[in-house]
Amino acid sequence: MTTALVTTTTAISLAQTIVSQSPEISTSANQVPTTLNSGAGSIESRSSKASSDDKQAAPGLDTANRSPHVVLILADDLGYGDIQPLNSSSSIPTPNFNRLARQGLSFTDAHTPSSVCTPTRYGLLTGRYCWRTSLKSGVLNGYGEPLIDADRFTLARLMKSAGYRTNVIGKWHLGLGFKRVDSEIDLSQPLEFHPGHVGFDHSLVIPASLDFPPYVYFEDGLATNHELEDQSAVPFPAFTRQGPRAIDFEPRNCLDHLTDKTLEIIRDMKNHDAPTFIYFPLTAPHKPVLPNALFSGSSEFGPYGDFIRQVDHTIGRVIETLEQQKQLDNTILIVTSDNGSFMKRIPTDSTDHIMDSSVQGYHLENHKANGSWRGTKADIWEAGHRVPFFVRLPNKRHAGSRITQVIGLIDIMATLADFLEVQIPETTAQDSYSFANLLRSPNHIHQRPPLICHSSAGMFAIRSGPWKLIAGNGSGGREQPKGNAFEEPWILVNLETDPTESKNVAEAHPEIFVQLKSQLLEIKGND
Ligand SMILES: [Ca+2]
Repeated sequence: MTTALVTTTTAISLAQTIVSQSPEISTSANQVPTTLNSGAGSIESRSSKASSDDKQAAPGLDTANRSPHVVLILADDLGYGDIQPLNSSSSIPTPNFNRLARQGLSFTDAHTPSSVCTPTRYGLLTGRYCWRTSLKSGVLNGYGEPLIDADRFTLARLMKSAGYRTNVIGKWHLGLGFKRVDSEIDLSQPLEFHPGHVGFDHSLVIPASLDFPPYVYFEDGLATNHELEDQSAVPFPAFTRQGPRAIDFEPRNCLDHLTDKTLEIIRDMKNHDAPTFIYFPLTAPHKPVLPNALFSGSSEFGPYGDFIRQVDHTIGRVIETLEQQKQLDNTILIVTSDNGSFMKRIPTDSTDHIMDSSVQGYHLENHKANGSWRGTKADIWEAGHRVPFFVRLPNKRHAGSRITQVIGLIDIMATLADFLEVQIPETTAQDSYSFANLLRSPNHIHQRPPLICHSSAGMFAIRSGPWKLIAGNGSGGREQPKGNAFEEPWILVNLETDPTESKNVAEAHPEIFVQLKSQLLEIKGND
């Protein structure tokens, strides 16, 4: 097959379909709800209220005439327990994450807005919960229609308004505008919608997760190669769906290729007056689990353990290249993940991933991909959405700080706006709240308005202080019982006293239950 035409009728029908994942928290500034008490201090507004002293201490802004570069790395399905700074019992070496934690700020209570890929990315790039869009559950596939409206104010547009050159290199998974003729998609034609339409000056992306066709790179809206052949389906761990693949697209090389392209942009930073923004959404350790030759067999924890080492190495390559280019201390580096790991904890009397790499689970004593948190990817339980989150500031400011206060990935937009002193237009990014004061002063009391998390099946949870109310009666994802959204009994837990979410205390704390329920419904509104 050497045609750019995707003739499968399923391509079209899939494009209209929200994929239900296979084994695999605001309000506007004018509507800040009251929070349940979790400490002293008043509720944060959209922009942190920095004192004049704090403003003077803003890293990066006071050391150069221009703003620092910003590199935002979003791993795909990297679990809280996959890396040693957050899981000291892990035997999978992660020296680069360890360095990141030593030189930066580690957040231990950071949450994705969703426990699956597409909705988290929507929230990250818009500051708006994805469930406010037409996508109420699941994710898009590789042919999904664009989810971000072309006129929406995005993180990329925010950075452009602050004078940045904006780049995205990696996994898009927010829908591309393929040229369609009757029942066919013509990959040789320019995309009718791509990251360039929402504020990115430069883009090199694959359409969705690395297990979704079409397996094609698109650079600035054009396929880099549209001569296609058929990729056959492959079982886990190299899990790949059948579909068209460009003849030079090699899934095992994808992460390294995207990293190479990111490093090219870093090496080019010094050639421009304007600062550089790079959004680098990785393809790993999401399936297909395909560690490269350097790491294959290196971890003693199967292909997944090897792949975690490669993800760590990827972070290291970015840090080292910034350092070689003498840009590391003029860069804000953010590293996080879009949801928890798909690797489950399985009973010790069953076969685990080390014994048989086709198993998507580990024995507790071998590896806790999601740390001690309950559940797995896609769940409303903590393992679904509590993720690694690190910020390395210029000149290693606040190196080694560990922050236990609640933040969300959805807050990155308001935080960067606050930090860079640029405005977000009113009525946009309404779910994003700045935590810039924590970057200025890690001991600051940051009392965010209640945060909403959402599961793959559309289950809501609201988090305020130590309290978490799940608006449903199960995981809303993969762990049994899955339950149903909004079906009773709803589950109230206190994460301070019950971090594994083992006890529903709704009856013991009716006043908290009522208040959180009211706040959830107010934030949700009619969306
Ligand atoms: Ca993901």
